Amino acid sequence: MKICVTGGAGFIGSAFVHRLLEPSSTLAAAGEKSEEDTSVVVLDDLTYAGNLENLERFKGHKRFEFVKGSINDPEAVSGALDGCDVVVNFAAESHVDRSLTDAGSFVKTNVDGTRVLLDEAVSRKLRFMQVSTDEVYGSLGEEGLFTEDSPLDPSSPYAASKAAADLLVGAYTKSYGLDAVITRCGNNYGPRQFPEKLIPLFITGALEDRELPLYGDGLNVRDWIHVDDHCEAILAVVREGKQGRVYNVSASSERSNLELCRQLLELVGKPWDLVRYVSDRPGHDRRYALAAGRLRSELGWQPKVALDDGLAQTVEWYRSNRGWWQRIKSGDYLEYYEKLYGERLRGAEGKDPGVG
Ligand code: NAD
Ligand code: TDX
Repeated sequence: MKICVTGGAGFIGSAFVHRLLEPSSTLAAAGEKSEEDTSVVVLDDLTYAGNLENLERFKGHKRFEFVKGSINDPEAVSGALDGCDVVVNFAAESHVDRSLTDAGSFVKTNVDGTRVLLDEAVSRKLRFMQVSTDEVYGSLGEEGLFTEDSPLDPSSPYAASKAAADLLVGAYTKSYGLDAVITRCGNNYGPRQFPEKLIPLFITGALEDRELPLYGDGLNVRDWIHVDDHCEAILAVVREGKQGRVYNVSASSERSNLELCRQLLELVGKPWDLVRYVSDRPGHDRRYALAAGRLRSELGWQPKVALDDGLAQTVEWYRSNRGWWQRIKSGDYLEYYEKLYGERLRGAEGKDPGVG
C-alpha cells in the first residue's frame, strides 16, 4: 500500500509517518510494528507549522518520499498521488487563535485545499481519510458527550473551516461514490507539537521561566489524547472504516485547563505564579467531550496511553529536545530547510514563526 500523508511535516502527520515507518517506543512496547508493506509520500507546503526536523530520520528511507507542495495546487497534488492507494489529509491551518485574525488562510487550505484533494481522489478512485476535529460540534455544557450524530455547530473560523471540509467529504461520497472516511478527534498532545498550542506553550514557557497566559477563568474543559493513540485510531479507520462513516476518537480524558496547567507546572518543577490570567478567547468553547463507542466496538480500537503517563513523557520530551523548540522560537528552523533543500524551498523563507 502507498499512502499520501498531507501535512506530514506537522505535529500529528509526522507522528503518523513515524507510526507507519518506525513506531514510537510507547507503541513498540505495546507490540506495534512498522508497516513493512506500506510506503509513504508526504505532501507538505511547509507553512510556519511544518518542520522538516520532524521527518529528519526518514531522509533516505526506502519507503519514504517528501514532496514540498500545497494541497491547493492541483499539479502538486497530482504528482504526489501518483501510485498511491490512500490519501490521509492532515494538512490544515490548525490554530484557533490564528483563525480569529486570519480566517482567509483557513478557508483556503482547510476547505478549498481539501476540495482539490477530493477531486483528485475521485478521479483516481483512491480511499480518502479526512482528519477532522471535535471542534466541529461546537461547545458542550457540564454534562453530555458529542456523538457522531451531534449537529455541526462550530464556534471559530478554524472549526467552521473543518466542518465545511467534512461536509464536502460527505458530499463527494454521496455524489461520486468516493471511498471516504472521517475521524473527529479531541485535543492531541505529545512530542513535536508546535509551541503555540496550550501544552507545549506551557511546558516550554515554564522551562524558560516565562509568563504563561491562561485564558478567561481557566475552567474550559478539553478531552485530551496522546498523539500516538490518535494515529493508531487513524490507521484502524484507514484499514477498516466503513465508507462514508464518521468515527469520533477519544481517550475519555477530560481536564480543565486549570487542572492541566497545575499538573504541567508540577511536572516541570516550576511555581504556579508564572501563570497570568488573561482575557478570554472570543467564542471560546467551554467544553469538548466525545463518545467514541463506534471506533471501539466496530474497529476494536482502545487508547494505550493514560493521560498522567503521557503528560509526564511529554514534559520529558520537551526537556530533552530543547534544540527542537528553541529553533522554532528563534525562527532558525526555517534556515534548516534552506540548508537541506536550498533553492527548492525558497518560498518557506521569511515566514512568521509565530512564537517567541
Ligand atoms: P499542524 O499545524 O502541526 O500541522 C499542519 C501541517 O500542514 C504542517 O506541516 C503544515 O506545513 C501543513 N500545511 C498547512 N497548509 C498546507 C497546504 N496548503 N498544503 C500542504 N500542507 C500544508 O497541525 P496538527 O496539530 O498536526 O493537526 C493536523 C490535522 O489534525 C489538522 O487537520 C487538524 O485540524 C487535525 N486535528 C488536530 C488536533 C490537535 O489537537 N492538534 C485534534 C484533532 C484534529
Ligand atoms: O495560551 C493559551 N492559553 C489558554 O488558556 C492557549 C494557546 C490556549 N489556552 C486554552 C484555550 C483552550 O481552552 O487552552 C485550551 C487549549 O487550547 P489550544 O491548545 O489552542 O487548543 P484548542 O483551541 O482546544 O484546539 C486544539 O484541539 C482541537 C487544536 O489546536 C485544534 O487543531 C484541534 O482541532
